[in-house]
Amino acid sequence: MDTVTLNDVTIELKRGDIASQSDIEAVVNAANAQLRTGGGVAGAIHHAAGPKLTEETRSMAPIKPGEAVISGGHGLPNDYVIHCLGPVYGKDEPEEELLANCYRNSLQLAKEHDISRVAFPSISTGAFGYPMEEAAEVAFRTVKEEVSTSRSLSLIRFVLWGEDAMQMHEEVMGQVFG
Ligand code: AR6
Repeated sequence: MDTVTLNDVTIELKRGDIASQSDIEAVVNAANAQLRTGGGVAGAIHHAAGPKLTEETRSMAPIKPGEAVISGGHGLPNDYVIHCLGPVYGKDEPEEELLANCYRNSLQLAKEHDISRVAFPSISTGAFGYPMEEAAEVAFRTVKEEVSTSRSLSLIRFVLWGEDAMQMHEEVMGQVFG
């Protein structure tokens, strides 16, 4: 399963780069606490957005695991970037709750800004070491809860890096929504 519609919100999986989602209003960054550039998603987003993004986010840092903040998109094809700090697996506890907070707080910010189309990467599953299957389950369960109270949202896209990530998310999506 790679698409599901719940409460008029479409949840879809797409293979690709989070920094090139031109039909999306807000992309979510798998950020670091300092809201600076880094590897993986943070590197791609900051590279595409340009130095004005770091200038804008400097005064919002540091953020804590599970917390999310919002900025402009600058050089990205998106109006907003929602920056969320995921938990480091095996260090930031309770990891499930902190990861769920990431998705919940990001969607909350999207709703507050009347955003209808938002894209997430697979938060914490790169440098932060969260096993992807477990992370996908937390992500989908949280999204499932949050869409029941959404007014502005119409699309939640998961942008996945590579075929393995795509296949794993399709499986977990079937388990959570099927
Ligand atoms: N688009 C979509 N997904 C991607 C992309 C991309 N361009 N690049 C990597 N992924 P990560 P984290 C996948 O490490 O684990 C940074 O250095 C990747 O394969 O970006 O939350 C920050 O500065 C993985 O499945 O985020 C932080 O210090 C997932 O996105 C730290 O890493 C997340 O990988 C955050 O670590």
